[in-house]
Amino acid sequence: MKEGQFRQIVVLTGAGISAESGIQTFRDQGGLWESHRLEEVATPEAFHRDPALVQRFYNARRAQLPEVAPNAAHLALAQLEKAIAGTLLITQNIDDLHERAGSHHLLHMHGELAKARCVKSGQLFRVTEPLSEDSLCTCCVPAQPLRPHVVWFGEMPLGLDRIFHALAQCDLFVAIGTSGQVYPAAGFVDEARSQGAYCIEINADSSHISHRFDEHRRGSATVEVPKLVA
Ligand code: BJW
Repeated sequence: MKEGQFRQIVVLTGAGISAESGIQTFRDQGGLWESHRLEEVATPEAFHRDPALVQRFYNARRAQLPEVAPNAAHLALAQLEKAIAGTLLITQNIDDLHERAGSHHLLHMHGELAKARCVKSGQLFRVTEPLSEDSLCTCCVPAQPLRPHVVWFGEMPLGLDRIFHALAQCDLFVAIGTSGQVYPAAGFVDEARSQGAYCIEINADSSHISHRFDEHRRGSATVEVPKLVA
């Protein structure tokens, strides 16, 4: 990227950026939705029906976090934020690899694995041990169940006001490793483009929304993201 070429950048990341760190994507071959029916683990109805199953699903994914490390793509995005102050990184991922790589201007629009939330007050708690259906908050009397702090289908993603404000201001929008099948994130490219931003997609393959981008960089995130940021 030439110096001074772009001043306000919005980057959207999806599961593909963490794939090379060893975290499964959702919809690729061997992805999470091959071994789990999403209606059984990633909806509010699933949590209501079988909280123990849903807690086990997220406990297993949470337990993987200490075993994985940020990769070259996460690190390159942390460098981009240092070089261009007007960069906002929006991730759909619930892992913590962006923050561990050093990104600060970061928004987890689908929540965070490392946190749990009181079902009544919404207060957040850092998770230090596996959650069960008996895990309770310390903010309410009587104490209320804790749920994973993640955004399931049918729930409102987090930080949308800030996201749409940033999309309206940006001159570059970059989507990395997302299949473009889940809204509203899949619509961010249209929003940015309608405001005149240049839009780049980085993906190992073509996505459901590839045709909406100005430029495509086909390849793995660990190769293509450092190249873009250099
Ligand atoms: C690589 C790579 C490498 C691999 N290098 N690349 C019609 C229109 C609009 C909305 C809807 C609609 N019908 C239904 C809806 C609503 C629904 C929705 O979108 N459903 C679709 C299935 C159609 N959306 C919602 O319910 C959302 N809420 C909502 O809409 O609220 C109302 C609202 C209205 C208006 C405005 C705003 C809001 C909530 C969605 C919540 C999604 N939750 C999940 C689970 C989170 C917790 C968890 O992790 O368990 O989020 S589902 C799952 O999918 C997860 C992900 O963040 C999300 C996106 O997946 P992602 O990241 O794209 O991963 P993959 O696996 O799909 O793709 C990986 C990509 O990487 C591939 O393209 C590979 O090629 C690539 N790749 N390796 C580069 N090394």
